[in-house]
Amino acid sequence: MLERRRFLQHSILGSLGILVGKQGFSGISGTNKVSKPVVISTWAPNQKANAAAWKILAANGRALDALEKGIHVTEADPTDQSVGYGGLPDRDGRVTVDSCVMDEFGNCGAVMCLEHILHPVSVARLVMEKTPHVQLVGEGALKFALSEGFEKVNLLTPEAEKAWKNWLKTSKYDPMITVEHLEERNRKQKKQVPGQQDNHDTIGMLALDMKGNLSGACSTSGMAYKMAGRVGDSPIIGAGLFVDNEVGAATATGVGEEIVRICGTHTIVEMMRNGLSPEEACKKAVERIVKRNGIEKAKNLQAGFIAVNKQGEVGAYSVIKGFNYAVQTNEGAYTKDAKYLI
Ligand code: SD4
Repeated sequence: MLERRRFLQHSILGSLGILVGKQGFSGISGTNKVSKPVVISTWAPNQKANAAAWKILAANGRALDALEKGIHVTEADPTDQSVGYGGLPDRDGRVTVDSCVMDEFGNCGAVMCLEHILHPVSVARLVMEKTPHVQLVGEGALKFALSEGFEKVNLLTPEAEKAWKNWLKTSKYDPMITVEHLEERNRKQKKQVPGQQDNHDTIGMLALDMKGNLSGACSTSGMAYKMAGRVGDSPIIGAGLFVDNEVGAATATGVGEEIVRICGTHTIVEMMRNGLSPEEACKKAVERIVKRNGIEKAKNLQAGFIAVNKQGEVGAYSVIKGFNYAVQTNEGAYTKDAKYLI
């Protein structure tokens, strides 16, 4: 309780610019030690994206620059069927991508339902940096990207097209994800030879740089075989991504509709502001999803969150078993299975 009160006091003083000098920020765990830099991504295979981001973070680069480079790795990976090139299309066979970024100043930018662009995260960044807006969608987002010199590419790989044609035979849309599905997928991933990956979902990435600044980014091709024009949580600030440089950052993966309904990542950052650890805060968001849906329905519904606080402490939580994440710090790189609620 005392620690919590001290934390709140420090946050308030800090936000008023009153807390200065050697003492620094005394955080949630009550220590002055800040572990930085740190980068964390949804899903273990995104360790390779962390490695790209780490090169920039370790050279005292800016968190946002590191995240953009990291996310490029996954966006360009044809074997990732949930992000960018190689992503599974909507039910009309079109690959549409969603992405957003948020920096240490609270600036943000997003693109939604964007087609033909290999690196939507970079377009989202330019929406933030070069336009008076936060979000561009569809045709307008594409027009902006082309005006900024991005090339038009075909994101539909032969493998994704084949999977879509196969899906057309039943045309059954089922965004529910079962534990068995996730276990099977994780088993396949373990069998992969290094450098090859199986399908592994949306990338949400958070970083704390050496200067102690936080940023976040997210990129996805969304739910496979979604309705044309469908947008999930991933490019929505406060749902798929939220950063508050005084407190922490969070990002999400899973059934976007559920994450939007609880403003998942904003909720998590607010919980951390109130003194919860990243893991505890992620758990609270998961609890809201489960409460809203009921346990029986939630058993077939995956949503996973990761978070980092201003001290560089990381945490994660998911609705059901099967979610994992990748972290890189000065101590090294590791992947971890998230705790889950049901
Ligand atoms: C969406 N949250 O579009 C994304 C999908 C996802 O792992 O995360 N898949 O709803």
